Amino acid sequence: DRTAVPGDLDVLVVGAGFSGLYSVYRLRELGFRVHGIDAGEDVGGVWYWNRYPGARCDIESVDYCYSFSDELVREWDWTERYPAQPEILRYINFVADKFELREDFTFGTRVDSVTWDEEDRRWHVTTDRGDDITVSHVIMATGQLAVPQLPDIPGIEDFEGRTLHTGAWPHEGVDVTDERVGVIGTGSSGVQVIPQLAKQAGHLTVLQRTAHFVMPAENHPLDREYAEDLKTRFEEYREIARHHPGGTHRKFGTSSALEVSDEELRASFDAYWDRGGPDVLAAYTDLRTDERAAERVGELVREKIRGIVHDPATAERLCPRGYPFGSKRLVLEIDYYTTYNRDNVDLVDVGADPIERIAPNGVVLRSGTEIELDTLVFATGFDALTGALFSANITGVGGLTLPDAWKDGPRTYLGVATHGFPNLYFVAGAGSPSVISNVLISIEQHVEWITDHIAWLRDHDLDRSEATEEAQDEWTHHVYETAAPTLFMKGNSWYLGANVPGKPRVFSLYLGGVGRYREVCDEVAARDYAGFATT
Ligand code: NA7
Repeated sequence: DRTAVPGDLDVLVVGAGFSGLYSVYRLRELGFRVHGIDAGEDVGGVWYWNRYPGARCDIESVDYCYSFSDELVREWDWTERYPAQPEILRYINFVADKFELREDFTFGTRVDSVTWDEEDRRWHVTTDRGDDITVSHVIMATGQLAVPQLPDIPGIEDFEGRTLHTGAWPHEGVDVTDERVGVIGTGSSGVQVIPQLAKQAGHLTVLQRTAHFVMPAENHPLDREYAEDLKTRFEEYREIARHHPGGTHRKFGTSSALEVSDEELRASFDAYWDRGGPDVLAAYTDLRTDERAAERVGELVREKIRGIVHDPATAERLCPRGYPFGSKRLVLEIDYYTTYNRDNVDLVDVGADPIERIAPNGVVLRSGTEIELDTLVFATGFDALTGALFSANITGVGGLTLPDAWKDGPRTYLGVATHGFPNLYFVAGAGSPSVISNVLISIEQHVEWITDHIAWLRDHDLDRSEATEEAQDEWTHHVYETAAPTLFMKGNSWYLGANVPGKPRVFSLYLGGVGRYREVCDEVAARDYAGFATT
């Protein structure tokens, strides 16, 4: 049975992932009448939907968790270095149970429209289940990777076999035993799902357009002694991450990758490779800004691939080329490259010979090659950052819609709010460090800041808060200017909206670092929320 949305609310939270759950928890603590809505039938957000085999976080478990409750830290034990989706979902459920959060959520309900009423100074929110909600503040805790993106290939709907998207995987699981399976997409999701499907399928064809740079995860069970020791000093450990550029404990090198000898570079790279994880990105000062520096490391990745993959032609196809190392998200792998040594796996370069159409029985390439398939898996990513916000049909002051306001890319003040949309807040999205950092650190910081702001308004008898255009222009300029000299601009990735046809190509995540960003936000709060017009 669906929990009814209460009629009398101060704050509506959209989303029951990490952001939404913490928002509801904190607002309840602050004495607000708050309620949450989620399209899923239960808590979990991105970890509720992404149930494909192999789904795993690329941030370490001891960092990818909440820190707001000491009791929670003490009571929960992570089992692996990089947590798998089922364990993360168990954790989120544990949190929801512990703080009795489910009772303040309505599940299986999608927001249809969010409309500002200037006279009433409140939002009117409608849902696909007929709710009509009037509320002072809305927090969009809708996540950054919530809307699965299908490629623009004709004929998808004609395919007579099974089609799946990694981001909307069936909850009952999928059995592909002995089937002919195709996977389109070799980003993080593809690299994770491919080895798992290969173990079950009769034959697996990987359709790769761009080879991504992939490093070993070197995942392993967490050493209990280490984990227990960390718990005794968790607050101190976390405080370091809160002020670290990436919200982690990654160490930064101090020399240029162009200054070191080949031997030195290789020895250092080998150590990163053997240890696993993405920390090599910080090994040298210029890997994120200088293409020649990035290329030195990129070539070492290619050498590793050639050493693992037996078939030289396949190894060459797996070697990333044409864009700098580190300019797309660095993918972590478990058994990925070795999967190509299996007899039942083929790699097809659809960069060279693009997919022309999907036919009822499989995929047809431009050359005329037909690949017959029983199951076609799209690991083609998401309409990231803005997808979920735009699908909520948000209309602000004077009838301005959010897609219109952001037609050239997201414009925010501190990532938290946008001009023309008073009392509306975004958690860990565009304009903030978001998914370019340990997003759990960013979520906690955002939720605390936003809920403090709402409490401050209440305590000052104010009922309307809107980012000023000037503050927003300045911040947006700062965000874009910070990204401009980095190699991210050359990655053609979802960070730039490159995977969604027609999406403006802007890098809208804030690269100034989590620590610096926190300082800016704290300073704004200390100056009575300068840059917000509050009345
Ligand atoms: P990504 O990283 O956006 O990867 C999508 C993949 O799909 C990528 O390899 C794309 O190739 C490929 N793709 C997209 N459209 C096509 C077409 N038309 N033909 C062939 N291949 C295509 O999504 P993920 O789900 O893997 O990961 C998203 C984030 O989730 C990840 O970064 C982590 O933060 C968690 P392309 O590179 O564009 O050539």
